[in-house]
Formats: sequence, C-alpha cells, structure tokens
Amino acid sequence: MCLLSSVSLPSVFSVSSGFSRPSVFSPSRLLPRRTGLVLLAVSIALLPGLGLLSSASAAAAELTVNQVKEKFDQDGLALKVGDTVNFTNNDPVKHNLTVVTPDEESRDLGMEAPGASVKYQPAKAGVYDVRCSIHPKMKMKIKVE
Ligand SMILES: [Cu+2]
Repeated sequence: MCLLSSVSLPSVFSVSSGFSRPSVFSPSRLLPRRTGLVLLAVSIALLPGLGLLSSASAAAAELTVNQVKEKFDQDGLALKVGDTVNFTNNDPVKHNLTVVTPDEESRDLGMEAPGASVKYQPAKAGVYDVRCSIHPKMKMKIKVE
C-alpha cells in the first residue's frame, strides 16, 4: 500500500504535467510569439527602407536646367552630392551634352531630341563643366558640395 501510493503519485503528476504543458500552454503562447516575430521581422524590414526614403527625400533634390535658344538658362548651378540635374531640351533642335567631371573625365549624356530631357547625378564634390558637342557656345558649370 505504502509502496503503491508512493509510486502512483509521482506518475500521475508527471502525466498530468506532461499533458497540460503542450496542450494548454503551447497554442496560447505560440500564436502571440509568431505574430510578434512576424511584426518584428516586418518592422526590421521596413525600418531601413523608411530611413532611406526619409533621408533621400529630405536631402536629395532634382534641379532642372533648360536649354533654350541653344543656351543653358543658367551659367552656374550649385548642388549637393546626391542631387540630380535634369537637363531639358526646350529647343526645336537636338542637343548632345557632355559633362566633364572634376577628375577631367568626360561623360557623354547622349543625343537629346527636342522636348526630351536627360538626368545627371554628380558622384562627388567639385566643379563640373557641361557642354554641348553640337553647339560649342553652350557651356555651364555645376558646383557640387
Ligand atoms: Cu546643343
């Protein structure tokens, strides 16, 4: 009697506790854990994107330079690294812009049809020369800080 009760008591305990743990605790605990993990993963995935978006929209600008009557509508333009220049051809003729970087490297922006525009984003600080290979009188400078 004494032996049986001492043996049966722990076995009942272990069985009941073994059953109650996975059946009662795990469904209620796993669900919030999973949704929590998903939310964490989503927020981790979104945070860098949001940071990039906000910093890009706050810092980078797009400035337009018009080409009118075979001239640039401004002689010089100041901008910051990350900004973009949008050269727009408002002439009835083609232009073909070339940018000379501070390292004296020429970058052909290609033939620009009437009404078309071409974008250029300076990669580093310095003074850039912009010319038109069709109209040698067309010149302007871009100062990048
Ligand atoms: Cu031109």
